[in-house]
Amino acid sequence: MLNKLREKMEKGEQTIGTFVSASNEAFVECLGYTGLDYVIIDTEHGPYDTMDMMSMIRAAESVDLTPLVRIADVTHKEIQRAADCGAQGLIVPCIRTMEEIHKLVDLAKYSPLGNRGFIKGRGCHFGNQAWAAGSMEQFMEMSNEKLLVLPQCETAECLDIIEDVMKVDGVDGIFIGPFDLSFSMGIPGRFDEPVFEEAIQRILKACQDAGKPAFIFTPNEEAARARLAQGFDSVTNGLDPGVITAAYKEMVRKIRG
Ligand code: 3PY
Ligand code: MG
Repeated sequence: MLNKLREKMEKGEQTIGTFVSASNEAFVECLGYTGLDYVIIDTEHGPYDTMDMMSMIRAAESVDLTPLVRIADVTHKEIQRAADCGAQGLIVPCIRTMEEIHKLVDLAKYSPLGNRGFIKGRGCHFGNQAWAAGSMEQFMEMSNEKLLVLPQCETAECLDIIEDVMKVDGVDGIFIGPFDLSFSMGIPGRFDEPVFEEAIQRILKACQDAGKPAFIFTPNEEAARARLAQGFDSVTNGLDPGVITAAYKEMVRKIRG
C-alpha cells in the first residue's frame, strides 16, 4: 500500500502524529527518528509557502514519516498544490456544509470519486515511481488510495451533519479540532462540559458506524492516552512550539537543579 498511515489503520493499529506549525524540514526529519507515525504540516496556521511545504514533505518521506498537510480552505489552489506536492493526506479545517464536503472530494480525488486535475507530480516522483507507469485507471485508483481526505469536524454546523458527512465516498475519516469545536459550540476551551463530551462521542460513533477512522487533536499526553482508550484511531498530539519549549524548559530545569 502506498500510504503507510492508511495501511496501519486498516490493520487496526492506533497511530500517533503531531503538528508542525513553526519549524522546518530538519525538524521534520528529526520527528522521523522518534517513533511518530505521521506529521501534519500546518499551512492553515503556519507561515509556509508551497516550496516550504514540499521540502517538509520530502523530509518526512526520507525518514518514513507519513506527511499530511492541513490546508487553509476548500479551494482548487489549496487542494491541488498540497496533493501535487505529495501530501498523503489533507486535513481540511472549518467545514460547515455538505456542499463543501462534495467540493472537497471532487477536487481531491480522481474519477470515479471526483475530478481532480491530472498531473504526474511529486506524489508519484513526477511519474518515475513504478505504480504511476501503468494505465491511467490504475494511476487514478492508486492516487485516490494514497491521498487521505480528512475533513475537520470543528464547527457546530459540521457536528449537525456528521453522520451524512461520514457516508460520503471519498471522505476517508474525520479529524476533530476540539478547540474550534468548543468555540463554535459557545463553550470555548471548556472541555469538561458534558455537552462537549457528548459531541465528541457522537463524532466517534459516526466514524465507527461508517467504518472510517477518527482522528483527534490532543493538547497533552494524558489527553492522548484517554482518547486512544476511548477507541480513537489516531491522536495528533501537540504543536512544535509548545513541545520544543517544554523540552528545553525541562532541560534547563534539570541543569539548574
Ligand atoms: C482545533 O482544536 O481547533 C484544531 O484545529 C486542532 O488542530
Ligand atoms: Mg481548528
